[in-house]
Amino acid sequence: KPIGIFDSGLGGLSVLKEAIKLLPHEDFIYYGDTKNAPYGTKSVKEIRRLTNNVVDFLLAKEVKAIVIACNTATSASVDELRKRYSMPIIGIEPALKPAVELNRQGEIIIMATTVTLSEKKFKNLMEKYKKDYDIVPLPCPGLMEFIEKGDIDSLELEEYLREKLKEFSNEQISSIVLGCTHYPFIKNKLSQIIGEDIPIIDGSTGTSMQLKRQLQSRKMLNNKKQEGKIFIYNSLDGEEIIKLSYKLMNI
Ligand code: DGN
Repeated sequence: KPIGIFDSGLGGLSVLKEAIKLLPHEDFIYYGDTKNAPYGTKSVKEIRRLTNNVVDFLLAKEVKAIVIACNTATSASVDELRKRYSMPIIGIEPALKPAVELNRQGEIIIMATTVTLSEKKFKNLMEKYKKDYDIVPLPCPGLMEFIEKGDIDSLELEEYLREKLKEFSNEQISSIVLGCTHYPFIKNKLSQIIGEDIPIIDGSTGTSMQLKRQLQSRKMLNNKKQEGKIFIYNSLDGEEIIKLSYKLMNI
């Protein structure tokens, strides 16, 4: 049986890429809900409704586990989904722990959607670390739209990022945490702006490792030796979006 993985668009492909590296023999079904993107500015109730629709789609494909490759949807829905289904449901959250473990001086900037940064899940995470570390949440409405268009390198994108980061000097930044699964695709652009020395961390490795651990402990790993198959679906009609998805997979 395949593993289902979804996002409110194409961002979760950054998690799919990591998951394939760790679990090369598994089949994956990716669902991008681009038609309803962005989730990041919607109400929690609406995000839950949309998430449930995607989960129904994946269950109809008989997935054995579900990865919510979206920080926004995880904040809104993961607890509810875990209560409802017994299969492994893996979420993603801003990778604050690896960032603090780097033990660097300065501020840890967390880039994410407005919903992710204002939900209880993130507040609890902040609570854990904020006494000992300088953590600055930085909501980035509008950023995922660049990636959805396949734009990971334009002048407009560079201007957007420079404007967002203008109040921080590079010396004052300890690291940047990418708390939205779309953002790993603009990591290079970000590095060009803040300099190669500042670590940029995302949650895709942690989430993929968590997926592997859960499948291992429940003896649900695929024992076949051949390479797994990848299927990509999107709520938008048309081939363009699927083509763009495969293009992002190779970046
Ligand atoms: N990729 C999603 C996330 O990780 O939060 C959100 C994108 C969005 O809907 N704004």
